[in-house]
Amino acid sequence: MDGTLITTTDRFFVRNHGDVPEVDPEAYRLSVGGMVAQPLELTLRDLQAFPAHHLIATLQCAGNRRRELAQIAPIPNELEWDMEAISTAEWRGARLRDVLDAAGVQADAAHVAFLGADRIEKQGEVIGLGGSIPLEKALHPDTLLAYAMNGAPLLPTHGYPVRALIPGYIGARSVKWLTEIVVQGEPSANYYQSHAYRLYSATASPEDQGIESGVMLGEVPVSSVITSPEPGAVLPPGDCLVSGYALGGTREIVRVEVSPDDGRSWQLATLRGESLPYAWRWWDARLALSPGQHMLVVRAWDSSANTQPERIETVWNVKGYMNNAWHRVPITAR
Ligand SMILES: Nc1nc2c(c(=O)[nH]1)N[C@H]1C(S)=C(S)[C@@H](COP(=O)(O)O)O[C@H]1N2
Ligand SMILES: [Mo]
Repeated sequence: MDGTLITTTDRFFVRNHGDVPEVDPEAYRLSVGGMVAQPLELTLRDLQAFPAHHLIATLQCAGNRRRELAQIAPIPNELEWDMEAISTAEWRGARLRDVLDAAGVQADAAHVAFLGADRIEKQGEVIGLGGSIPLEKALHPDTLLAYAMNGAPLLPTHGYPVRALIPGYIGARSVKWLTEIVVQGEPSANYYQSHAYRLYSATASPEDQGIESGVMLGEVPVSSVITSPEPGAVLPPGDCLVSGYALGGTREIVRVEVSPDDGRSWQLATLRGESLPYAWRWWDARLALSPGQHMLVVRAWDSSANTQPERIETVWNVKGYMNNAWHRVPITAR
């Protein structure tokens, strides 16, 4: 949260649904099967023998900014993330596409499912975290089987020795401690794809609506956040520097606007650094603040001209995912 493009690995956010599994790199095998001509069983060395590809990508948990949603109505059994479930790293790995080409994907395949080596208790069973992405995304040249992060092998907490890295998608699809890839006709039946990480209608409980009625989450929507000043800050009147990040998922951030008065008037923010696909963009703006209370607000646009919903009430959902409402920060100038 300091305005730099890359988050150092020691400050990168961590989200593990179970304990970190210990994986022996010598014994490690990645199986590739399902609707393929030739199932594969790859060692870490096999994977590193594919051409290496690297890219900078932001990873964001679908539950980022859940705390604001929980203030509208309770969201039980979920982590109350503020705005910190997001970080950016340089990732290196093999292209998933190259591995799938080596296995030979069958013509009627439509999804690629991942499974992690963790052991999580869910609904009376012990499962690994799994999930899937559409075949088209799996074949995209920037979709990685990553073995390095910020120039070093992955740390155990971030998926050592290999994780999926699905840029522009919610964090949950970037499955860590990856041991199994299955090419299939349907999305993954794993709990984390079929039950969790779905967007339910706010009008009824998932049980009443049917679990399947939740919208499966994939691409992250355009969002932006004020990281400075912090809520409740007391600042001298006059010139105030407001800064934060904006994220466009698979699309570029093209505009950020900031308001000193809860959205009555707006001012363009300056976008810093270069525009990189999949990476957050830091921005700042100077606002002239009169003495008194102010509600600072930020909103962003992506290259498809999508922008953010105005009110948090309209994005509330029972699991607290995908909060991309205008971000508001109350402050006082005195
Ligand atoms: N195997 C496995 N992969 C996983 C998870 C997990 O619990 N187990 N958590 C997911 C979630 S919910 C997120 S947001 C990201 C977080 O990645 P990070 O811990 O490297 O930041 O990893 C994803 N991959
Ligand atoms: Mo997540």
